[in-house]
Amino acid sequence: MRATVRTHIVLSHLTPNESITVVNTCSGNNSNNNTNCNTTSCGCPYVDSIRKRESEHSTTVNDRRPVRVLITGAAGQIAYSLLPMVASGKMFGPHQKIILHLLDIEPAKTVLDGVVLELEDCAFPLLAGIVATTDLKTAFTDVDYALLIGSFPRKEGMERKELLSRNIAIFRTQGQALNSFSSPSVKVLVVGNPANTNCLIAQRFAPRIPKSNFSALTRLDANRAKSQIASKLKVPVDSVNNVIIWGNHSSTQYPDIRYAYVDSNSGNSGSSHRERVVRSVRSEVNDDKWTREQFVKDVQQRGAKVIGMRKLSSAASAANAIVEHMRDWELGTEREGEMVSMGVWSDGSSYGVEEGLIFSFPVVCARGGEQRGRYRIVKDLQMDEESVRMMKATEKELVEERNLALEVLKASENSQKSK
Ligand code: NAX
Repeated sequence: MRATVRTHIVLSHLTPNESITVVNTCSGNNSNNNTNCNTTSCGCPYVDSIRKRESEHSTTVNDRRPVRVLITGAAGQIAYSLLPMVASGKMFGPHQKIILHLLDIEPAKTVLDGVVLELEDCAFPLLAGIVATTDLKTAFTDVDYALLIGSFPRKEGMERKELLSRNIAIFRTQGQALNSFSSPSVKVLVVGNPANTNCLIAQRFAPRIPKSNFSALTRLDANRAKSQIASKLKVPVDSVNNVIIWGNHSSTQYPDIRYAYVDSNSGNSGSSHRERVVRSVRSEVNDDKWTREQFVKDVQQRGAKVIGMRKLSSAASAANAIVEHMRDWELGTEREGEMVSMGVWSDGSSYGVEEGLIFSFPVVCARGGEQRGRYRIVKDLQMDEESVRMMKATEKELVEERNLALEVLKASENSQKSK
């Protein structure tokens, strides 16, 4: 279906197979002082300049208190890419000072100290302090954000259950530390794998912190999917919106393009376009076989492909995804109605996903106002038969991981009791 709409309202999403031409009534340039332009996401320079000025005038670097950002696995390779981004303001903006709390384990202490030297040598203006430690209490005390990256890596020949037990031990103690020492409003992002289940464990041991403050990273998967689509359609990657990752950060995840669209105004095509064309990705791709058999598999297997070639897992792209996840969560999604993917607590009321799992859903993060810093799951998307099948497969894996984790926890509690 193709329709022409003369509007200023930005579409939150198209229905599958729909393409819409939006004739943008905004002048698209600042020179005529178009004060009727009241959208915040049309991409015109006038609006952009308002947003810029608002953020500059409302607070300056000096009148905000520095926020404390904990990064675990701080001597590792993801952290090495991530730290300069956080300390230079890419995560929380150019007006927010940061105190970094860096945690790693004792064998990595010297490497961690070396990382600190490098951070000092960057002389980042926003970096108000560094707490580098191997002590859990010191690391978790008063932190506003906790990026839990460090985890136990899978070793050759290691059983899934053993990997899970090692990580349960880590995320249980870190959950307890969040509960005891961190700010009660701390926002937590779990990256270390298996990320969804590690997140579930940390959350379970931090009852003082709202469940909605815990999340697991699936933004890297979403970015991988976006990039595949941009390359298939030969459009700028930034013009691809609303690709969704459902479920687990694993090879059962369901990358879904049914609600994705290409927006001629949101990519590198420039903001001076008077006519804005919004096209459904699905109808542009027009090849469900490719989507089902190649695209989905490529996204699911992308991490393994990187490991195969680099002999190390994704690090720069993971760091970039962490920045985008936290920035959108805290400051709001960039475009009105834009959906991003986050692994979050399922309360049982969305798409029939079992309550209590950490499941990747499409979410919208509030921009400003009382809801700032909060996300909401987008609930009204239609699911077709294939999507239900894919969702069930990834949910089943998460249920199995959770059950295994609970079994391991119970066994360890029993063995502690019998000592
Ligand atoms: P590295 O092995 O380079 O670094 C991990 C660091 O964590 C090491 O310095 C290690 O000493 C530290 N560490 C281990 N146990 C710790 C503990 N209990 N407390 C604090 N620090 C601890 O791994 P890296 O490449 O940085 O990857 C980290 C994790 O991210 C891995 O589990 C990896 O599988 C996972 N990933 C998750 C992704 C996602 O999208 N959710 C994508 C990238 C990555 O694969």
